[in-house]
Amino acid sequence: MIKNKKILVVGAGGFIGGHLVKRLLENDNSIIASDIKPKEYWFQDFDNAENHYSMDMKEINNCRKIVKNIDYVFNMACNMGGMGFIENNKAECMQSVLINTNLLIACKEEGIKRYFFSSSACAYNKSKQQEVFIEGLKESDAYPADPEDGYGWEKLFSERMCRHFMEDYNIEVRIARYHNIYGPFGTYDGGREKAPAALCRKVIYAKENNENKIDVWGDGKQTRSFLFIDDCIEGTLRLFESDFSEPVNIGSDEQVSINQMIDLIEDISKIKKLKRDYQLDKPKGVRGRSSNNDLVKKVLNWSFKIKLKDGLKITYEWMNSEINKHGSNLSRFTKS
Ligand code: GDC
Repeated sequence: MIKNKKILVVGAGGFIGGHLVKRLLENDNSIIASDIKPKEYWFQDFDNAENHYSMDMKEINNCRKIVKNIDYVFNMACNMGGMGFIENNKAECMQSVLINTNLLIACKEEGIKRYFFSSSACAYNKSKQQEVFIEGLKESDAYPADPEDGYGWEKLFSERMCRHFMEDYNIEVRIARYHNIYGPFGTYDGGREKAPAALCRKVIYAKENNENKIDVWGDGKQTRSFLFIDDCIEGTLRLFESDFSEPVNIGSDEQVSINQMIDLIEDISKIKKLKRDYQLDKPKGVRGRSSNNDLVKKVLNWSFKIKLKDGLKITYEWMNSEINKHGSNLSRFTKS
């Protein structure tokens, strides 16, 4: 794994960015960490990194200021959230194109050797995700282009921007398409939370308040695959060190319906079976999605390890202790 390098992590105050900084510090790298969020909203904040709070990388001058004497850059920054956020904030999501573009320009000017871009399964063509159980999405399924509106278009466009900076200016790029990453230190309330955290939260509240039902968006039959954060970081670092510059899935191929995931969370919580109030008018996204991991196995000789039930248990326990600390107040991770 990368050692003794000077690495810029943009979006370091976010969920994946925070876990990445932790791991890179453990490997004796020197970390410059930046995020648009003020200090109090960083998910994780390490004293032994050089932290830049409230720094907006949509401003090219901020990019130019911070991309100095750096070996590698990880762009983990974008305005994002679960379906509830991305379906209702498309213009906001698309503006993240400025972060990637300005960072790439600054990297070109400074002669940065290698650049990582965090893309998403939302880049895949929607027409391939209309059935409940689908074959896992192969990297080639992003084209012909018809990604998720707003957020997905930004990711697909920015992937291409990376590719052309590599072709034209020799910046080595690495691009991961993440498939619904979850785990401790993630958003679980406030509107940006994704399904694993939202449903753990609902079960925890039902248990604490002796309620017998939870709200579920959609009919519960829609499917996804979810990747635990530790696997995400491992896959990201392996990809970064590989010589593969095309987009690669970093995801799980353990495809489950939302109903099956709720079953797992109920088992973890030891609550009796809850009634599910299906809300068909809420944001649902694609009908079925999973990751095909043939390419990642081939180019990285690696695939995810942590089963959904094990990752959910760790996530549930972390959230339970957070909710006990903060009560019914919004968590400290809810700022954009
Ligand atoms: O939000 P998400 O995890 O995003 O939703 C998955 C499915 O779970 C949706 O069909 C949603 O309707 C359903 N769902 C049921 N109840 C709830 O309470 C709930 N909250 C939420 N949030 N969902 C619920 C995500 C993007 C990410 C990222 C990943 C990449 O899409 O939002 O930004 O790009 O994809 O895989 P999802 O999986 O559709």
